[in-house]
Amino acid sequence: MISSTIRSIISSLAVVFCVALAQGQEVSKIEVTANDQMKFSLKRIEAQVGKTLEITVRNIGKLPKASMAHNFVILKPGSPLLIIAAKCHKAKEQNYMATDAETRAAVVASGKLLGPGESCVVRFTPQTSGDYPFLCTFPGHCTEMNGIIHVP
Ligand SMILES: [Cu+2]
Repeated sequence: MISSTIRSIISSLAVVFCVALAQGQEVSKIEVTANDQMKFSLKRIEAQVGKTLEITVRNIGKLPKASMAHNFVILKPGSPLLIIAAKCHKAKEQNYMATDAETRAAVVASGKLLGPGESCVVRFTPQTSGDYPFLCTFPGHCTEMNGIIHVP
């Protein structure tokens, strides 16, 4: 009697554990392209709390990296996008990713600076709901190359 109760508790715990495991492994994959006209192919992306979003970022342009490169930087909701962008513009030696405390605190995920034909994968698992701004930090790009990852 007792042992069967224990067995049923253990088996229901196992089910809960497996469901949790399956949820943790859930990944949604999307692709975002960036081009020579300073445009991302998406301005708005949907994501879910606790679910990993795997974004393949592809630079489909042809212009040389020195004059037209792109990256994909995701910020916490409410981050000062223009201030972060201005700091990154000055960080040429760091591939336009500033390393000061404010920027590091604001950035939740980012990918490398992409020249023509290059791509990278940016993984992001939102922990709270909100509108997460994303941008390209190459100088002069953020006013065109920005958008929102909406997490309801
Ligand atoms: Cu760009």
